[in-house]
Amino acid sequence: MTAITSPAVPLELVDFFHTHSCFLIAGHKEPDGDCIGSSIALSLFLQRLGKKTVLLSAGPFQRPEIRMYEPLFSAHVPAEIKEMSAGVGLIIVDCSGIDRTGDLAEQLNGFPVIYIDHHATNTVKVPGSLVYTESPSATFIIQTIIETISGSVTKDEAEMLFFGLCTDTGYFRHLDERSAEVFMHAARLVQAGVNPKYVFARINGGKSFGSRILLSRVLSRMQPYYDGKLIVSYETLADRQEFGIENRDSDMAYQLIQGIAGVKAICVVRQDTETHCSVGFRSLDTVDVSRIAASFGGGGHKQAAGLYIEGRAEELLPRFVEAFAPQLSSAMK
Ligand SMILES: [Mn+2]
Repeated sequence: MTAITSPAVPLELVDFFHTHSCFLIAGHKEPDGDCIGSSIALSLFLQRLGKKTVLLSAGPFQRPEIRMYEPLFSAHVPAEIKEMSAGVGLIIVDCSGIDRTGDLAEQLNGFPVIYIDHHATNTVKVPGSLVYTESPSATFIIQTIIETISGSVTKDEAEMLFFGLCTDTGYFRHLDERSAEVFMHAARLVQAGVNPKYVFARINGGKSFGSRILLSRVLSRMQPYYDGKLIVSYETLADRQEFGIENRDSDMAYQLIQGIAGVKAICVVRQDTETHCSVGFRSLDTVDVSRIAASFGGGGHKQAAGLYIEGRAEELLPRFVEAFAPQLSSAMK
């Protein structure tokens, strides 16, 4: 098992920082804490280097823990930037391709670009990019870049880096024995002034009463397949109308289902509109859910992936169950 290491920062990346005076920083649509933490930490660092930065996100800022950062982000490239295109560099963070930036994508074409990412589905080969798919979060890579260039992180940068790392690792729960370097990175963030207890409370506290009722419904609809190795559940359109998206606590639902003995993978289908569903996949250890999501047009990581798809939950669920057969049916394993 290869340990997770600090990735080498390409010289072209450092050059990219030095040769531009202004940076557009954009992450994936439907941003999460890693996407937002990466964008803001990188922006703070570039400002420390005397650069101008513009934070971009197509939104929506649905997750309660990131809502406070929405005012820092713009959904459009400002007109004055479009005009001054010389000297403007684009940095795509925590995002496997320009198309994943959502409605921003069209406006971003034409700018010189680099990618800083950790998604397994990222196959870009752009010089100066740093794509390290073993990294537990994009912030881990951003921290490596900041420390390589300047020696240390500031407290404000550290806050955002720790927030992103905790989001993508489920507060360190998803890390395995290859992760010593990740904890060393985290230790330096605490040294820089981060309060881990406060970050935990910010990510996991503040949930509404309704969110627990919705959670109970998702749990009550669980169905086991492949001798309990796969658990599926769903949210109905009525749930959506009653509780709204802001009462979803998907991470907690996955956490509780993962605690069931013998579970290797989870699929939760949410009927978002009459015609479309959002789908979340999670796995423990061996099952690669990014392959399953990709086969339906989605994306993500080996152990966490998702997609947005046309269809009704009751029709889609059997197809997703079927897609797990190569990885879970006892004939194969
Ligand atoms: Mn991420």
